[in-house]
Amino acid sequence: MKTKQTTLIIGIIVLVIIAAAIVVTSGKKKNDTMSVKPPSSAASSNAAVDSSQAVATASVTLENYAFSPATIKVKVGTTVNWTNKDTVHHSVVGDNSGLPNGPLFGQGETYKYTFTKAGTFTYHCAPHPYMHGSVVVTD
Ligand SMILES: [Cu+2]
Repeated sequence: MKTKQTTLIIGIIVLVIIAAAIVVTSGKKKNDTMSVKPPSSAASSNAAVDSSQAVATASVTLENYAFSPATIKVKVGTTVNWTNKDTVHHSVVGDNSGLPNGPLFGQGETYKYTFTKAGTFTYHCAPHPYMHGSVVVTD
């Protein structure tokens, strides 16, 4: 009787150890999956950047006396198109950042500039100096 009980108890202990091992292993797998996810999402965002690099254009809208989006990130070689949706004229003028002083352009018109160097190019609108934007260009 005692031997059978001992065998049963040992059996239960072994099962508990196996169950614990499975839980630990599956827990590790979950952790591995979680640690893998950020790089894969980063890779997919890189893929998104790569696709924008292939298109090599980015768009900024001038509306309600503001640049939208105010900050954009692009790759070297990207042409940024600023389109004016306001009824007044706006411009894209570099804050001594390497971005040239663009001309005034009116409603429905687009000003284009191709970024050939990496860096952060801040700019404003000449008639409305409170309008600010920046283009972050990376290699
Ligand atoms: Cu303006």
